[in-house]
Amino acid sequence: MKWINSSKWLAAWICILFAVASAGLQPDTAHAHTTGVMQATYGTEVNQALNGLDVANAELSLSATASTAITNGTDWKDTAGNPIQANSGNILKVGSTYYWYGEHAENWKFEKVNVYTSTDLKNWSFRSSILTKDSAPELNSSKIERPKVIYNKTTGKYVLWAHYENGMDYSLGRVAVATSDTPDGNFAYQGSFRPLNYESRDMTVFTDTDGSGYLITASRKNGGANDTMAIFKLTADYTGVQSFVGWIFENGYREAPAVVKKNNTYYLFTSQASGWYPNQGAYATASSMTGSWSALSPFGDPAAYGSQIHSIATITGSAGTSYIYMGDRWNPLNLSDHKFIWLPLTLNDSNKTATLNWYSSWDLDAATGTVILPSLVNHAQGKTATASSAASSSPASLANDGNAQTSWKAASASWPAWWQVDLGSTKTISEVDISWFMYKGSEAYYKYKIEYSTDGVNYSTIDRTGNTTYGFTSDKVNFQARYVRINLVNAVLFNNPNNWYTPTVHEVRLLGN
Ligand SMILES: [Ca+2]
Repeated sequence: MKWINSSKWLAAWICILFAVASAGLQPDTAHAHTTGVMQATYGTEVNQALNGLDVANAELSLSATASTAITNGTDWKDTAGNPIQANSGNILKVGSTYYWYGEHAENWKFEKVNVYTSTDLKNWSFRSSILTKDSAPELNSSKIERPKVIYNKTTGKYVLWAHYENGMDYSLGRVAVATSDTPDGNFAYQGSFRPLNYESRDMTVFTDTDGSGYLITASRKNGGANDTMAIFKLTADYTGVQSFVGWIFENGYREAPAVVKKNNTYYLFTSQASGWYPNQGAYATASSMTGSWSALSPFGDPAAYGSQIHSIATITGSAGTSYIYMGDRWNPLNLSDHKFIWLPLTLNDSNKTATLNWYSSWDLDAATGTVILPSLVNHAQGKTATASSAASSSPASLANDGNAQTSWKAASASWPAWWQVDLGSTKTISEVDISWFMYKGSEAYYKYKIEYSTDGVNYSTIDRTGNTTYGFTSDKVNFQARYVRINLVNAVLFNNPNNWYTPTVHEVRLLGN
């Protein structure tokens, strides 16, 4: 918004109106509740506009405030009030400081790999751009995706790995490597290549406790791009690939790999490959990076809560260790509309399972390494549910059974349809989370209404027919009701002119105190 500096009266006022309107109207994401992040977001824009106008008695007293929570789906700003540009990267701890690396793209082309620093993981200061499109000629028009920085204890070097493509398409299938003596210095570009001549697209690197480094990447085994993942062992200095370890998820078309180790178990998380649409994430476990790996198990809901995993941060403090699921929420309708999704990830040692639940806002104590969850209750779970119709094996009760993998499905593909729950008594509801059915290749967003009533006769309506978010919606609300009805007005399919879906909902969560 540089044009504000020219102090054009009308333009500046339009900016104010836009900023205020943006702050007040959040019908799609419905994340308009006040948080530190949101105050910083809109406060800066409004204040810039007001400064340009030199308005003395502004009643808008929004100002940048320290973030006291991790609030998902909102626009995250750094401590200077600028948008955090760091998608699909990772977090590395150096001393007592966390370094958050990520990519900044413009018009689908590489601009920079940025690094931000923090000690509390909630307030991030921009530190530097460690690699830019000017760092090497072949970066000038390129794609650099999923950058990951690891540290080599032997050489004392920080090593950046990323997926490299030309600026036009995804035909090269290479990795790129750069190195630095410091975590935030200019990284010296080492070039791009195919690891041992295998194709490599979505990738990550992982450093094991014994010092071994690994590249895990979406590769090609049987003919299709991304058909099978491959694991490679890195050279001792982490700047190259030493050997091919093995294939995994053959013909599984998985991407977005992320690895974390807890005690003696390795967890490898991936997404399906469905362009920029969200999909069901899944993970496998092993007792060694060389395998063998278990079968895939799903985590989260069928849209990974509207995100794609890129990394898992391990946060160790005085009281223990916590794990942060770091995901990107891409908007396939507008790629510049990117959001960060960070959620606490639970890794269960005894049965080697991973659990990912949704929290619109949660807190983390970096000093103790502990997660602080909101004290909200899902009033819908297990309560009596009914629907306009139900397929024989998909009763209404499967949309509030606490399991995002099961679903209520209507008896036929006729729209609209409705699903309703009786909470048993009047409850105060502050958030409505819905995990919607999607079909890969014909993804859809849903036009819907939230209807609520205290007596089951007179209903009020929250109109969400303007929704364009795929897979998972989270609406901030504030009402009292015993009966809550989700009216499925229509589904809008991307790769299809018609809506052939049968109305289906995986899970409805009605949160309140
Ligand atoms: Ca369910």
